[in-house]
Amino acid sequence: MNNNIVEHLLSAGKPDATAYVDAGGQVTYAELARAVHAYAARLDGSAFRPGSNALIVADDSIAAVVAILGVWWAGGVPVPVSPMLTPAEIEFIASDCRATYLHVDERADAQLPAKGALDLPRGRADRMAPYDGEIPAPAHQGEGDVVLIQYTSGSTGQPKGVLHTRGGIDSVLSGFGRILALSPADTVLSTAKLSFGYGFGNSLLFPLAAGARTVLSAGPPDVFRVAATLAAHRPTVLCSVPRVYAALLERIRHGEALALGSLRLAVSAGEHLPAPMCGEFAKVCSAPLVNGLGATEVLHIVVATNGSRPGSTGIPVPGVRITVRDDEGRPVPDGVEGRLHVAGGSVAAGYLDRAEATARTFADGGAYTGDIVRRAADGDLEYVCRRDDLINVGGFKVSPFEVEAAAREVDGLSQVAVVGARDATGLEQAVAYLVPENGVDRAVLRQAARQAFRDQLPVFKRPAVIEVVDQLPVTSTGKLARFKLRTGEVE
Ligand code: 3SK
Repeated sequence: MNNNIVEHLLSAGKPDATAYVDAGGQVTYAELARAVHAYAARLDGSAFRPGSNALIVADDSIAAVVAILGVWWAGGVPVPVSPMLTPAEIEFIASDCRATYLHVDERADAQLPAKGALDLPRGRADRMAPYDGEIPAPAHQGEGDVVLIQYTSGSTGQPKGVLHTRGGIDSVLSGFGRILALSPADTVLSTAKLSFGYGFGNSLLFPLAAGARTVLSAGPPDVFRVAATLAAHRPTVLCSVPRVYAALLERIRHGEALALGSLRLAVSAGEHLPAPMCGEFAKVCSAPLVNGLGATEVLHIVVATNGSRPGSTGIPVPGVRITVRDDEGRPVPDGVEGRLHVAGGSVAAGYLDRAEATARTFADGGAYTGDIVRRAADGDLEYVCRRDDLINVGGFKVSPFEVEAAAREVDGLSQVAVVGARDATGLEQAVAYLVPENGVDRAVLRQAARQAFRDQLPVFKRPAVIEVVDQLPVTSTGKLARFKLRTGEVE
């Protein structure tokens, strides 16, 4: 093992091979290494101290990668954060992790006031400028050292910093990395951003360790941008989320020809992938759509469909041990639903300064991801729902995904989400939020959904309320914000 993670990551790329492409151009592996050394050298001469936390508030770009690798080279701990968070949220994280240094891209710099926890030495994209001074020696990083902090919002409460070790990173490289099986011939495109655990692995860890080429795309990962990037850069591996695959499939359904021909592999993670989408994707693309389940607490994807039954959530990736457990932490028999428990090298060291939450989540020799699953006799896992998404209707536990699947049968429906919300008496009920396709009459859609629920679901699982809305709220990482729906925060 190389002492410094950057030495390890940059050892696979051929010096003159392209490492990254972004809107501003591209860099080879040799140019990337030089930029990283220069960034680290400038850090060395600043107020930054090795071992301290560096907040990196930046959209995806080569400069953001240089900052992360430069901080690593200098022995700091990068804390990547989405520039889509509000200044107050970013200030909270800066203060929570006691950041001593702030890297911001131009947009974030303009928006973040230099006050309170954000009154820090700031690095910017211009740190890619040439440097002709002495390059500092790479800092030593031991297997158990915390080298990365990723913030997770969970569904309630303040964001928590997840502490990842150097050994954890090596474990995901030999875990899900083996399923990706990237080589220098690959070009990777991830719609999930570097500031999200899924995107950090997709656009930084896996491709660098394989010497591959990565396309970084700034801005919201809307379907138009993704379609244009596919056509312009012809990636061989696409890592995205079900919502984007659904939007791509809808465009294909409407007769558009999308440039999917270069793909050898497509990965979906971040939220539950409805089973029919796998089949539909297989009809329009010769690349398999692998469904993955991951969590920030275990660094990346730990369960993946690699040749598993369609509709299953998959089997553990190499090096990961999965058990399904009850509320007391006891393993449950196959076929019985319970909490997904993950053990293996990629399990994080805990949450920063959150002893109680750490004890709850990082328990029984691994971590609970917060997912409820069932294991079939053949070992395949079936996703049931998030633990906190279960709707409790008069003591009956209802999976929102089952109700959503019933709604998806309805013509004219674009999106659906079902959540538990309190009624006027404070009791929990299932509420279905429906987004119509363009031009579809709302009353007709509502009636058709009501009929589909009647036809397909037992009485206790049918939503008590059906709302037709213009759009569903999403989090800064593009996931459906179920917690906003629960409190009625919709337009
Ligand atoms: O789904 C997630 O939340 C996730 C988080 C970190 C890394 C990978 C994934 C899929």
